[in-house]
Amino acid sequence: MSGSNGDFKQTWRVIKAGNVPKVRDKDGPHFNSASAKVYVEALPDEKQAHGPNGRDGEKPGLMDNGGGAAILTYEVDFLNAGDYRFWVRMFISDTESNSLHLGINDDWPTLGERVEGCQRNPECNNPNGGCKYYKQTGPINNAWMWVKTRREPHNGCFAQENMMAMVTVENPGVHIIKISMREDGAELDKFILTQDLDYKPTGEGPEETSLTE
Ligand SMILES: [Ca+2]
Ligand SMILES: [Ca+2]
Ligand SMILES: [Ca+2]
Repeated sequence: MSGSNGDFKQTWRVIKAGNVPKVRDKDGPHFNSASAKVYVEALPDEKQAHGPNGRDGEKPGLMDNGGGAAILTYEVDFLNAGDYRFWVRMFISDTESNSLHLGINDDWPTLGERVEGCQRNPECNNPNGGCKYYKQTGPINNAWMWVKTRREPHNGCFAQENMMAMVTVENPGVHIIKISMREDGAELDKFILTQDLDYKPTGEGPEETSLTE
């Protein structure tokens, strides 16, 4: 399940009833509200606050490069080539555990970097700058939510629709979708890849599909 892990001890752990690892996890498990009562989480959750040493990449619980730590892999059979919007259902209870990276095959493309829970900022009405149109989700969420947004390299969340999480499939057939740790403590229930840019999942989202269907 996990690949090369660099200097990180975090791995994606399967969390379900009777299978809760006894490692540091500030917000505890959330399998009861996961869509199939099971999910994965990058643990231990060492980085729980934006501390004085919190420059990107220096904390043991933050890997800013796609594929740099704790990689999940999924075989996905794509019927069509083209761009696919990525949606991921994450449980978000703090700003230091709400991001991941998306990759395909051996690539960690720009539009898969720093997928992070962001929400509309009601105090800002200008998506083109001057204020934070989206802001990072935080303790007020404390729930599973569908995320398509991405974080800018050093500040805030992208507002532009064409900067949302996406992978490009070069040709139909089976490809390897990868998810790697950015912030530890990230909890992942389900992801969706869709060519319909207007699609917006709600609730637990669609039923899981397997490679053989
Ligand atoms: Ca947790
Ligand atoms: Ca974050
Ligand atoms: Ca964390």
